[in-house]
Amino acid sequence: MTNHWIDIRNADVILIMGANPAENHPVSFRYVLEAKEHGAKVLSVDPRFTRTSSKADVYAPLRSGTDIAFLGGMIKYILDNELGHREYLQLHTNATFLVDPLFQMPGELDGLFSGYNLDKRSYDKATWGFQRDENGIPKTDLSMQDPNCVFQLLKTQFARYTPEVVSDITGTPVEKLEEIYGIYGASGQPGKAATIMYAMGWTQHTVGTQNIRTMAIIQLLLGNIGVAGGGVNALRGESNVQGSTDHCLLFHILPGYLPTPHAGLKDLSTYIEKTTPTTTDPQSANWWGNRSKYITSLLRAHFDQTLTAEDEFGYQLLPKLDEGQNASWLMLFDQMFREKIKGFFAWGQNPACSGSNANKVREALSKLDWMVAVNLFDNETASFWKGPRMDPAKIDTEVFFLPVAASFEKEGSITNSGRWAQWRYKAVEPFGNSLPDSELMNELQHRVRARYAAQGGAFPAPILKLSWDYGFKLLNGKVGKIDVHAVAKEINGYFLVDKEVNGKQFKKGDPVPSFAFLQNDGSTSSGNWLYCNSYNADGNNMARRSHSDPSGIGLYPQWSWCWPVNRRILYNRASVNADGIPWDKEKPVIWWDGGKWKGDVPDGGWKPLSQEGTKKSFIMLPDGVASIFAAGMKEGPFPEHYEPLECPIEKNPLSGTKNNPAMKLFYEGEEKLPEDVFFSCDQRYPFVATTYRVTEHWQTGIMTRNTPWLLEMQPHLFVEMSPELAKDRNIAQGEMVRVSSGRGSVEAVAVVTKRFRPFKVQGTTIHQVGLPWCYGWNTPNVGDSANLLTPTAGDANTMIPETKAFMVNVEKLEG
Ligand SMILES: Nc1nc2c(c(=O)[nH]1)N[C@H]1C(S)=C(S)[C@@H](COP(=O)(O)OP(=O)(O)OC[C@H]3O[C@@H](n4cnc5c(=O)[nH]c(N)nc54)[C@H](O)[C@@H]3O)O[C@H]1N2
Ligand SMILES: Nc1nc2c(c(=O)[nH]1)N[C@H]1C(S)=C(S)[C@@H](COP(=O)(O)OP(=O)(O)OC[C@H]3O[C@@H](n4cnc5c(=O)[nH]c(N)nc54)[C@H](O)[C@@H]3O)O[C@H]1N2
Ligand SMILES: [Mo]
Repeated sequence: MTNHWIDIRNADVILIMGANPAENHPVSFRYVLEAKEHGAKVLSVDPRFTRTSSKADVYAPLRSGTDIAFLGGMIKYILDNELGHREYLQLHTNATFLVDPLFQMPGELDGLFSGYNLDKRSYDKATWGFQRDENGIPKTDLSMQDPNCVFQLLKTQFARYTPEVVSDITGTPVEKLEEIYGIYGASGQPGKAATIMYAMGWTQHTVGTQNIRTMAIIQLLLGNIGVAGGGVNALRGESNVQGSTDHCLLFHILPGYLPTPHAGLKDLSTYIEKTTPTTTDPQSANWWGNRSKYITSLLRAHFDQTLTAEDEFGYQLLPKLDEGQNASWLMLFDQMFREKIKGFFAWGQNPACSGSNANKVREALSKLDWMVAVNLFDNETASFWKGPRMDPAKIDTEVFFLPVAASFEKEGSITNSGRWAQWRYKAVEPFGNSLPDSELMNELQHRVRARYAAQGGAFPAPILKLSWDYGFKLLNGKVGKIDVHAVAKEINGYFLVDKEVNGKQFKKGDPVPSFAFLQNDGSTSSGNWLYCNSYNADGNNMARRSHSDPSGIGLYPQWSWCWPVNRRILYNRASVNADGIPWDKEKPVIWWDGGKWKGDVPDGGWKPLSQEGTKKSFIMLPDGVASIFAAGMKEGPFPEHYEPLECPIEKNPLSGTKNNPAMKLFYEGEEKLPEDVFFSCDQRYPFVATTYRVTEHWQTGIMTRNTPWLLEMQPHLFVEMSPELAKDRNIAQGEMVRVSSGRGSVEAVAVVTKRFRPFKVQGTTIHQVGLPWCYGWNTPNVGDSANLLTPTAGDANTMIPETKAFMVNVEKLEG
């Protein structure tokens, strides 16, 4: 979230699209309802009518996988009706920037941008740059009239997205499109704010990242980023999914969003040189220019502090990716299937049910030499060898199960969607033999280290030089009990020598006050620069619990702690004009008062933009302004509608390019496996399908299927379908049906409901169905995972599987 949960109550319009918070984020919904009580309009756009839709002022259906078309139409509407916030665009975005005249767009190139290479399925981005002056600073046209300026190019790109074309793709009636566009577009007035709440309905697509980009463009056009009640707000999933991403759950980033080194970055200085963005613009803060301080401080936290600059502080001990290597979810299980991965820790997960194309995942597990399942309960992954289609006699995988303590049996922090890191205490002792995850890791670390110490091995240094100072040590060198405060303090970081920084004197062992004090000479450590400030001389800021709200807009600055440096609303310098006066005088986030900023922690403390010696408002980007034109994306600097990999229509009405041309097929360079089949416009699989959650179950259901009263409320896999489809297939309410795709099938109870309506798309009727994915064979008589149906196709930028739009058949089960 750029903003945070409580801030939703400040919105004048709330668009909920690609999420169902009434069911999946119920606590957030109180802020939606609070806003509504104050007169806010709530809009729900979802292929089916949900509990969220039932509270909305306007509901619009759309066919799964067509959100870019829907939102592209909104961009056109905003531009045609001049609803954009002109001054904001000129001041805070690249709308005024002039693009290379050789740049071409899908309207000219039949769905492609300039530079496409079919063999590589990727773009050469040579023409996706800005025209620059002799100092290397982008040229601009403040009037935004130049045909090559971003604003005019945006107009041209989305002129093609007329309501009729959009409706023909999405199946949304034209009147509904215009009603939603009108209400949302009205938030472009200064002083009005609209927010977007999205989650998996947007991300789990081959165009997932561009879905969100399209909305980011809308929010910038309307001046909705940085203000109270605005922003682009991802409703994160698990309670700590934000924290786990910040601390590098993903393969391509180290803690604090530093890129994972790859083989080509052969030493620390090359890493720093190649990954640090530069700018010649004196008005750009270019905050990532601090990369060297953050990576060096990370290495100091990670490894033995006797390592020196000559040892590159241990840079060579970090794991490195091969150049171009992709180690995301689909890829890992593909490699496992191909027997290239021999061992696997299934730590706090259940991929046999949560992974797309779960039959393939389950088979991949059977090819492992060993697997360790770390969990509260047995699940379909730990016991995969007992599951359907498995013959235990033929499976050699050795499986270990480590019982683990549940969240309330251990202390630590979780970081919520609003970036608030909140400290939690232990309520009860762990049950039976189970240990907290940290103690299991401690044990594992100790034993692996002891083995390397005794036996050497191929490359012992990364293990032997790992620092592990998380508590008192026993005689055998093992940390007796992990002190989670020591972990949190290491994440914040320490001074490693006596030193003066920014005019302040620090002693060796002092915590670093905030990331502005981190150094690149090895004199500071920090396990995650973004969290530097979370646990400092003031104590554990994550444990703060003050209810004071001097802002009056719900920032609660002394409740817990939020990254970065307790800034509650990101990009908040865009909430003011060039003189530092808020666009919204009733709900100001920051304001310039008597020579200093007041309100939230400003996004960079420089003076207002009209004054000398200032820096622009989007400090993380080298150009200093927000990107309406974003060359960093894989499939184009502007979004374009492409169909899901499996889709029901022959031709993309907008162009001859049907699917995302930069979509990453994870088997690239290797033969496609027979398990990875896709069917579009195939009469065997005529219906669009999607998957979703129910309030009563949590994820694959391991915690909730083991809770009898929750299972009683949602006892069996079901498939929702319209009365029209049910009639067509002679299916009655409550009957058992088989739902099948090219990859597998499940048996489900038919729920015949008007929540799904047939779509009119390109003159034909298209049906959509939907299933929850919270079941599995390990609980008797509940049905199996909906992921037996889903495809192994991924988003071009993130590789998240396309589990929200694919093709199936539905048949009545005879007998
Ligand atoms: N009770 C409960 N709460 C949960 C979870 C849970 O399992 N149970 N899981 C948590 C986790 S990890 C996450 S990530 C979040 C996910 O939160 P959500 O994203 O809200 O979860 P979903 O129900 O998967 O999907 C949301 C909606 O997207 C719709 N949808 C499907 N396809 C499309 C499409 O193409 N476009 C649009 N606009 N909408 C589409 C679905 O109909 C569904 O209503 O929930 C969290 N909260
Ligand atoms: N078709 C389809 N598939 C999806 C999605 C979808 O919308 N549609 N959503 C995707 C999303 S957003 C997500 S987040 C994934 C989730 O995918 P997974 O993470 O694989 O699924 P979970 O059921 O959340 O598994 C979490 C496991 O952790 C265990 N656990 C609970 N607490 C602890 C703990 O403290 N320590 C340890 N070690 N274990 C613990 C639980 O018992 C459970 O077995 O699924 C994805 N799969
Ligand atoms: Mo999630």
